[in-house]
Amino acid sequence: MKKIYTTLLLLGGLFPLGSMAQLQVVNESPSNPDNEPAAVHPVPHPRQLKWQETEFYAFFHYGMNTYTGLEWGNGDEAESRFAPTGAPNPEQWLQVAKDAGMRGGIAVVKHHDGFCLWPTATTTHNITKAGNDYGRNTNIPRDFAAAAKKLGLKYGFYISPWDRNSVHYGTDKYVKDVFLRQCAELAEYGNDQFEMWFDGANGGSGYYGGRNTTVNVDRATYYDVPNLRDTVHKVCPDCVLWGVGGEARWIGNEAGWAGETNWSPENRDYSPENNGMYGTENGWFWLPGESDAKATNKGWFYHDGESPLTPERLFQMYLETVGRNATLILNIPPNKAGVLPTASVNALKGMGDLIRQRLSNDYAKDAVVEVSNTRTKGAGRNYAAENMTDGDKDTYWATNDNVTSATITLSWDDAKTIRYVELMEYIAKGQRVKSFKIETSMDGKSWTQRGGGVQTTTVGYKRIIPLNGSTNNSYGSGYSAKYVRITIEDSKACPLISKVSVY
Ligand code: FUL
Repeated sequence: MKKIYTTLLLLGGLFPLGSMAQLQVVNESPSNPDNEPAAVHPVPHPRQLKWQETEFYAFFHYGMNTYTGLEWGNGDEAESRFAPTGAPNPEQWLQVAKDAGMRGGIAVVKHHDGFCLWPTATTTHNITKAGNDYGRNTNIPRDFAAAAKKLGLKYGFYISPWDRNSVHYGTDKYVKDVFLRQCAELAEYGNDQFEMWFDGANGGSGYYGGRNTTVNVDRATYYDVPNLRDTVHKVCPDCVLWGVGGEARWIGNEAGWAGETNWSPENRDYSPENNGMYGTENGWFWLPGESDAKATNKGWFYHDGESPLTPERLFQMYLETVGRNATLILNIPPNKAGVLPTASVNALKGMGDLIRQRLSNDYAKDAVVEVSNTRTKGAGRNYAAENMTDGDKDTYWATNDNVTSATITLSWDDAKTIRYVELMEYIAKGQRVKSFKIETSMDGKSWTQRGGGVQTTTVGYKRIIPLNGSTNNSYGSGYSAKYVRITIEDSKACPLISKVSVY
């Protein structure tokens, strides 16, 4: 400050007094008319924020494997084997996703076998050489994007970096002339894509254009990720590059659960299998978790005799992923006719019904909400308790700086039967909450802690706590309460809560 003052005095000798006054205003300590809390770094990129808001979306594994019965094709399958028994119908897939409460979907358009479900210029191993007219008329990215737009859903594509068909796999030519070009082609199917999905492929054995050999690569360096990101973001600025792309992380178990403690910050050297579920409290960059899981009992691709999981099990997955600061990408395989089988359709509809029945009647909306501390309001923004129940994701309740523990108390004149409490942090300014607890009361004087053995540590983008402490039998008979008290016990800095809901 002293230095700036000296500079101003010197400049004062050179400029007339009017200019001097203007310079002084500019050099004052940074003003904060809205009294906005400082960010706790790392913070999400705007595209990661939008991505997180997609919350729950579908995965559709469909392609050559649907017809060979394999999970990983070798790359030597004749194109003619791709012969749908009906016209593949992405609109039906996405309608099922929508009815399940999902906000989008990702279609596999090239798996490890290398067969492309669009007329790509990069290889002849594509649907233009399919076995029948249904196959030859297929263009999954085209039809999938059109259906998503029609239904108001977000969409994106899975494209396997590992290609067991390409003779070039393992060379720079493959990355430049095949893989990056394929991604660029796909980007052109819609500039509003929300995610491109790349599995963690290190290569392995395969056909490789007749070389029939094993090719291993280092996925951290081989795929030219910086170029890949630029290539896609140039066309699709909101498209998060998952996995190899480095903008969202694999939760690491493929079983549909994230850690009860789950931080979005992470370090580059993390191990997905070991701590993908939990993130790293003091990680240095923002890498939010996505949980990929199967809604059926056989493989990622359709297999005869498969059956879907029960709606109750699927609802448990939802609580253990979306309810734990992760997104859920739930796989539903289209069958040989290119549609989702009736059993899957019914199970997913059942899941959607459970989400709607259990998590939509929000008692917080008509509660009196009191808090132990409210941040001093600024000129154009306030941090009032009502911001948590106003349905606006961009407003939030906050405490004053250095207040890192606080209570939020909701009350009603009549007792409510309640089963879940949902909290959301305003993560645009970083993930903060480290510990909290939930209690209920009938008189506002004697309190009972709820949530059983569930760790009430992190909140993040969204946290749903089943009050009976069980995610696999979370509904139960509920608790009668006139008061719910949420105590934030510890936070990296003043907590910022954008939503509280009680169901
Ligand atoms: C993995 C792949 O190897 C599986 O076949 C599947 O596509 C899964 C979602 O990702 O990396």
